[in-house]
Amino acid sequence: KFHWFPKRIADLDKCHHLVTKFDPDLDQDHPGYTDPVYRQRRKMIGDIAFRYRYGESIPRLEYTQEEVGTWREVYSTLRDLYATHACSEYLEAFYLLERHCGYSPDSIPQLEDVSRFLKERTGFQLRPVAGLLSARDFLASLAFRVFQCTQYIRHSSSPMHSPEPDCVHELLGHVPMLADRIFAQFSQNLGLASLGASDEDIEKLSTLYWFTIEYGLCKQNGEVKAYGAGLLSSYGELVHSLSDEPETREFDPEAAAVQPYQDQTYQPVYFVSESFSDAKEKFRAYVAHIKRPFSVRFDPYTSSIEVL
Ligand code: H2B
Ligand code: FE
Repeated sequence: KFHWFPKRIADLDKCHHLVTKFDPDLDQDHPGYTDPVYRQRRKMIGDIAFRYRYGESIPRLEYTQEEVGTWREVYSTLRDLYATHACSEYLEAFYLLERHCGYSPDSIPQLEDVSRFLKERTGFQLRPVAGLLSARDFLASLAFRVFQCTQYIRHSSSPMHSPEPDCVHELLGHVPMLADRIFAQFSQNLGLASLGASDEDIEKLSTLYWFTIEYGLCKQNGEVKAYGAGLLSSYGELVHSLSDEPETREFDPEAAAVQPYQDQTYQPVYFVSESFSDAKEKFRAYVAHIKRPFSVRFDPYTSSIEVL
């Protein structure tokens, strides 16, 4: 007896359960809560995701001047920090995205173009999602090398911060890292470990996700750099994470899986990996202890899961 999980990539059409925690219609602290025009627009963009079915191309969006203005402000501010704060894998992909995928301060990249780019690099692809997804659904899609990606942008009154994921977070935080082969494999492994897992194990895997994919640091040539998407899409926290304020610990999946975390303000603790290969190997050893009455294998020819 275990939780249902997607076996074929098209089953991800059923993995769309949202968490309403930071929704602008319900969260009074959301910067868009008192702006009906913003909420209407976000709903319209969310509906694109609800209508989307696997295999379709992702509808292109014409962003408004105001939306592009928000993008420009964050993009230009963050770009200046990347050279000194981002890990080399991030930088390499970021410059490729600028050269080949329309990344620039002047327009918001289209998800369909970004998805094609990633598919060529690591086999990852995007599908649109209407907001913050349940951890179970979100992790399950990673098992298929699918990244569920929001398409709306944060409120213009708060360009440097968004309580919920938005396209700035996805495109500047997650996408460049998903273009790295080892990071992509690590992400998929996290997804595979989540399939059919108990609620308790999903909680641990989410916490691991939090301290690696969202807020991970790594060592490079004797220096500490950022690879987590939550850092690379937030000017304030990116600076904070590499300052001497927070505590840093060597990455250990056992410890990271149960470390309490912050989703309202900056993290007090970060985990530092030696390298992505090192993180991947440590994670492999950790996952071996998770009890499931079956094992799973991804068949890349059919993009489906074999249950063994
Ligand atoms: N949903 C969306 N849309 N984007 C995310 O980055 C995300 C999510 N992260 N749901 C998940 C939850 C993460 O916090 C983990 C797996 O709990
Ligand atoms: Fe994220």
